[in-house]
Amino acid sequence: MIYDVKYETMSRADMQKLQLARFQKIVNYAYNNIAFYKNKYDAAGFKPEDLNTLDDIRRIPFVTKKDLRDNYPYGLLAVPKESLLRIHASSGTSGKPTVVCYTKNDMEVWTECCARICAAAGITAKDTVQISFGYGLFTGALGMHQGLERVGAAVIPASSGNTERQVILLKDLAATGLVATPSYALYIAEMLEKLGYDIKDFNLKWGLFGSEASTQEMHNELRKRLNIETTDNYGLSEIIGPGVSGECLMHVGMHINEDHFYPEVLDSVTFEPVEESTPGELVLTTLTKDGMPMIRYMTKDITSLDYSPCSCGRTTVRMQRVTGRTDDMLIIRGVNVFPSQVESVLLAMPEIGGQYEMIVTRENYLDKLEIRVEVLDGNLLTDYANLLKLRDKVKQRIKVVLQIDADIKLVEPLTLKRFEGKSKRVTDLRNLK
Ligand code: DLL
Repeated sequence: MIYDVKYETMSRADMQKLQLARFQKIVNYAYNNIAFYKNKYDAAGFKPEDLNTLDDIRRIPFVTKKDLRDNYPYGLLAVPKESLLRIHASSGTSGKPTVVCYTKNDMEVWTECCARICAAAGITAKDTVQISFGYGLFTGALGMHQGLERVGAAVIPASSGNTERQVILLKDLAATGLVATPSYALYIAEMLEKLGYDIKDFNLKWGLFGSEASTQEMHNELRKRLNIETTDNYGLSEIIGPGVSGECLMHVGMHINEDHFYPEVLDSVTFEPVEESTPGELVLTTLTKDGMPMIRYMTKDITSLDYSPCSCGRTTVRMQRVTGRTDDMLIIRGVNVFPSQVESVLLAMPEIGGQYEMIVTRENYLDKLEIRVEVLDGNLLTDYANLLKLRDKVKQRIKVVLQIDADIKLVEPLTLKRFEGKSKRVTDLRNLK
């Protein structure tokens, strides 16, 4: 179902007209209400009145995560703190978290955008959806909660953790939908099997997965093991949280709510726009947020845009699955490696599980990559000849895709670390910084 026919099926010309008007408005608003933007634009010689066409936005300076940290916690607010309704934060890997604030208007935009992606993913008022994201400062749980309630679905706010209980709740409450990170959904599927349940006794139909990169192979695996239709959805706290974009049931990319979030995909070296369908770094602008607008925020996420019409009827531009982040990319012996490449190889092999760990070390100035994977059938571990054969097969397939040799370590089923939120697959011990 299309939740907001007016905005989700607008003609390209009308959308661009709307985007330009909103862009001009938000740039003026930020310039006049946030010292950070005024100083940045003045220093760059950019004036809000210079913005006359959508092409002119290329003259606007970027905003980075560092700008949010430097202005911690309230330095980027356009409104008095009293007008806020909600505050979230994303835990940074180092130092202070990134704080994001919502006014009443922002909460409405957020709820509406999440409702759109839930509807696009198949959810209706008839569904009962379990949210297995951690409730708290993380935007994932509460954002999706609001969106699901807006479409009229019943929400089970399970939060993350206690995976055995997640399975029991899904079954006993006859949940029809599951919201989680793909890696946690896989863990839930494994737990369900470990506890001896049969997926046929569950009512699950929809898996709404997001908050971390996932491959097509991971979705295939989740579809098979949970007997559901899966969709990917994308967002980030700095922009709003979940609700930036979501896949429809045609599975041809994630529709961006582009009346609220203006996307650009840029070459990560020149910062010039790339051609349609060419991967680059996603830069987003919030067109309607009034608490903490973000103008040309560099997400570091790698994707491409597709403006071709979608058979679902929506006309909004689609972003392809995020293949990684510019800061996720490992350079191993001079070769660029993304964890998602490893995931595609591993999940395409029926003998091994979907959980993996990548460990990068440096010995005698030479980078080494070790990949730990679980064999699905523990008996194989006592069958040395076949174990070696499987190890060589994985090694060879990894080599074809990554162009480098990796040491493959096959371990017992269910022994690698599981994640209840975003997964962390890579440990880089090289101390490169
Ligand atoms: O993860 C917001 C969210 C919650 C989106 C729930 C979807 C569902 P942050 O914690 O700020 O916000 O992390 C944002 O996560 O820049 C991407 O690198 C990554 N990410 C989010 N969704 C996807 C996705 C939330 N579908 C960062 N595919 C982003 C790939 C994703 N990466």
